[in-house]
Amino acid sequence: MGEPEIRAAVEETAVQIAEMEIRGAATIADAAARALERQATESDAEGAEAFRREMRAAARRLLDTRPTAVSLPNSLRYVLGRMDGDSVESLRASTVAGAREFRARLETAQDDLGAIGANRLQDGDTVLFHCHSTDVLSCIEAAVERGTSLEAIVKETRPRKQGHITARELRELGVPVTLIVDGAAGRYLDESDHVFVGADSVTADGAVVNKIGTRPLAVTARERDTPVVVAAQTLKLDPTTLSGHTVEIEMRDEREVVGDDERVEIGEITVENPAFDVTPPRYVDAIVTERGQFPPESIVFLMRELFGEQSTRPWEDGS
Ligand code: RUB
Repeated sequence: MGEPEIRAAVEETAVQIAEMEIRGAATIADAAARALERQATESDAEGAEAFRREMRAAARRLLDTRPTAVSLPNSLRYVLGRMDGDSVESLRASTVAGAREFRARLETAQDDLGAIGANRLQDGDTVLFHCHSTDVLSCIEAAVERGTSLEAIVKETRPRKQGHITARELRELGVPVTLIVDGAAGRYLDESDHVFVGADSVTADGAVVNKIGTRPLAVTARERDTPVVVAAQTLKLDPTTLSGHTVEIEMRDEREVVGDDERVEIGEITVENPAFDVTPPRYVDAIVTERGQFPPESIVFLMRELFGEQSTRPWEDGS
């Protein structure tokens, strides 16, 4: 029995995720579901078991790209969990239907979350942003559509400057933006009514894993009594943390931090580039999901309701 054939569409998606051409937890989840759909559609596996093996191998290839955003394994869990049947045709049809259903739910969840998050925002509020989160922007879009007038302070978000994407998208929504370097956040918190951030993973104890720099921002915001709101669809809840697993923090290439020439100029040093950090629940005022707003400490009850105590690994052979 040879290696299962992974279709080019899956390989391309995996490379794009690893290289951050596709990035952000919800966008990664959407792309992974789309890639599994392509694998199912294009597969020429002969026999049901060969098809299942291919789908599992494709899911493992996608999973191997970036370790931190739980939306990726949750997307694979959803789609593979819907794969059902005893012929290639029935397996193909159920997988494609599962992938489409997942992507449709993702869009609805983000709209529902946005409507809830918008309730926190009052006319004339200033919001401070970190990173680029489509869940956060959904809250702002919903508020703007209701006629709420907002102003934005946007952190640059080194090293990849996702703040620039946030700044552009806020401008497109008609929100006036002030861009600041990351180190200036403390000063501008005094002028901010809220901090809004996204999440790559939320753990069972209510800790929030998000773009590096979220934690110091949240700690400083707490010191100044500026509420910290995390916009995170339930897709960001990590079921493995219910049984004590921890979230792996991705370490990325040092060249994102310092160029080759600069490095030579500085001399022999170590450069580290963690992509995410963990904000403890005590610094978070609310986690806004499509199921409502939760104090971080109570998110575990929602997790149990959604996932039970078990987390599945349907991409493993023999599962
Ligand atoms: C993106 C990031 C975002 C979350 C949430 O990191 O930390 O805040 O993924 O985004 P990266 P969304 O750019 O390294 O992928 O709300 O769009 O899911």
